[in-house]
Amino acid sequence: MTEAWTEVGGAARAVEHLRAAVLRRRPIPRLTETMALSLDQAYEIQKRLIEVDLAAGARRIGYKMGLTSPAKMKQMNVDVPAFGQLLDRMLLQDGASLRREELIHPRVELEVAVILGDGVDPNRVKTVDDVASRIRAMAVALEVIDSRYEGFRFTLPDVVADNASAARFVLGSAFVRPSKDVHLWGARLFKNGEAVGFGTPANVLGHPFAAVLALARLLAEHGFPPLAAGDVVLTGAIGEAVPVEAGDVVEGVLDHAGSVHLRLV
Ligand code: OOG
Ligand code: MG
Repeated sequence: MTEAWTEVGGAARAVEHLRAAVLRRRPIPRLTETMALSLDQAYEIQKRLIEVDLAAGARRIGYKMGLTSPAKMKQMNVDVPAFGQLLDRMLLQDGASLRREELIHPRVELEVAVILGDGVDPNRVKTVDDVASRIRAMAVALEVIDSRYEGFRFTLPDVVADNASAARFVLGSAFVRPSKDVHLWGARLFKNGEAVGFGTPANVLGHPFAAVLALARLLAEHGFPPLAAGDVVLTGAIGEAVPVEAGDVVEGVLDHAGSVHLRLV
């Protein structure tokens, strides 16, 4: 049975369930199994979820776009991009060790990260060129996603409420100048020295800067503050996410931007 959203405490209960999943490292059933959720309501839950962290002293340092490539859309059976919020405590140093037991069922993705040098107002920034002029630097990134839902399965409103499965991320140590050619650079993902993914950032909505544009529009549409100078944006996985376990070493490589490493322990 699905409950009406208007029923008292719907959003608060959703936030409680999602937080409990993180704290106990135990997945929960999808919210939409017991709750009818619109996309707007899902973003409202995400907002409240993150407000708890912010109230506890966390800082939002940017955003992630997800489900921006055909590989990811197919893998997750969701065909509309979604965004999540990045907090300072999610950022790991290049080469860091991450304890597997901190997470439920982690997967790693290879992405292009951008650091903005300027705000992105979707009323004025309309093209990939416009976005390029607002980027201070780019880096190759690994994103560790960890859906709070059983079986890593969800609908679009579920994954939106769950902050787009955000868990951790690592930026490569080489920050490079923005290049409009980045969509043509070769990208490769290795697990324990074996190639497990390759492609180009053109997989991401045609160009990773187009993902920044899509993010700016989604933020406005759902009543979030606009992108600002200093924000980090993960533009979305270039290929499929790869499950990882303790003992695994992951490396991401992007032409002209070096590499990025993470070890699961
Ligand atoms: C949702 C997050 C997807 C990406 O880069 O596509 C994502 C998920 O697949 O759990 O971060
Ligand atoms: Mg991602």
